[in-house]
Amino acid sequence: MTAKLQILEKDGAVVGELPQLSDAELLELYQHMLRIRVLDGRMLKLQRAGRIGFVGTSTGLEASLVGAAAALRPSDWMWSGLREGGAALVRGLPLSEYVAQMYCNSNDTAKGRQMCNHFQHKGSNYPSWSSVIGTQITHGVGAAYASKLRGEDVVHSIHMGDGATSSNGFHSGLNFAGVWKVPAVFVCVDNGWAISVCSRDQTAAESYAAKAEAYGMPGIEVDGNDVLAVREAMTAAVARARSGEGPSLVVLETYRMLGHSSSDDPSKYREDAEVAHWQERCPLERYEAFLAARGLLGAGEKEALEQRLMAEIDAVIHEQEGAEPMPLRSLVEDVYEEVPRHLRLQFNAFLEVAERRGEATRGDGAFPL
Ligand SMILES: Cc1ncc(C[n+]2csc(CCOP(=O)(O)OP(=O)(O)O)c2C)c(N)n1
Ligand SMILES: [Mg+2]
Repeated sequence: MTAKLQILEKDGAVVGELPQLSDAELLELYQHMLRIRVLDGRMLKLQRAGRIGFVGTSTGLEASLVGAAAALRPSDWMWSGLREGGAALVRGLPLSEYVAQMYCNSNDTAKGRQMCNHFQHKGSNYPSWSSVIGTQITHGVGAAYASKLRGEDVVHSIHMGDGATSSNGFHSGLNFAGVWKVPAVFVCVDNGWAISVCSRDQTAAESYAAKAEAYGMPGIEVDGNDVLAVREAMTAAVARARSGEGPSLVVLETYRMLGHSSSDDPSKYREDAEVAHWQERCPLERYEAFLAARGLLGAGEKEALEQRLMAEIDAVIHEQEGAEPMPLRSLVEDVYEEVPRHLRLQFNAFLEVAERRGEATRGDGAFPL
């Protein structure tokens, strides 16, 4: 294990080797990060206004999400932990599908059957999230092994939180991955907290990256609030996996700036001073300072971009708010080829109640029995 990889200091000064990226590429990373920040704020307001049910924010994690996504090819796979929706946007999840999933409406590709804020996108090899901590790790390793057996030129990027390192899936997943030398990169987003359990109390190991040694793979620590460092570390780990050398564990040290979710009040279990410490290390401000020093972000340009992003997001919100909900009938569809009699009976009884309450909508007709 080497020292934590860092390219930009918290004030944006360059302290490591800059990657060979064009100005347009550098700015693209920024636009993605800012879009995630603006979108997060907007979604939280919708939740507070009672228009959507639940939000798990990624404020503070923008560099980790964008830097990791930027290192993957479109044909690679991304297995999400609890906060990789923004990374999926970078890889092609349409904003309209993102917002539809927040509303769980009829445009939601999960057909409203997931909790909201649990994305999936077939087009960019992004399987549906599971809130059950750590399950994506073994699923991703199995899929990576399948890719290896089939001789596919793809890498599986398997994301998890610091809390997930205590799950059964972490041990079984990393163990099998090491033994089978699968083309995978494990990305541990150490954001300081697993709900109210502090990351320092999650393990007695000297670091999360140190755990890699036991599975026969390298463990790399990265400043997760430094988008260029994240991109660099991920690019190297992805290249290693692609060339058949096996998996790595990349640990991104970052911070969850807001609550665990819209249902949480973090002031109950953590100090304001800790949040202030990380506010000074804001991934966006750091990168903005770097871009400004290179003449790539002039006065007022951030605000103008923010306005454009807000307008784009608002237009999508209006569109999705107007979309039909999933028909109630879809509750019992898609499991059996034909809806069996016991479910038809249950649905018809349920429909009577929904009709009395005025909650039945178009397409909710009773089944003929
Ligand atoms: C198997 C399992 N145990 C417990 C929970 C309850 N739970 C939901 S999120 C969470 C903490 C996750 O923390 P971390 O992995 O660090 O991810 P983060 O929320 O910080 O992104 C827990 C314990 C769960 N969803 N699944
Ligand atoms: Mg965490």
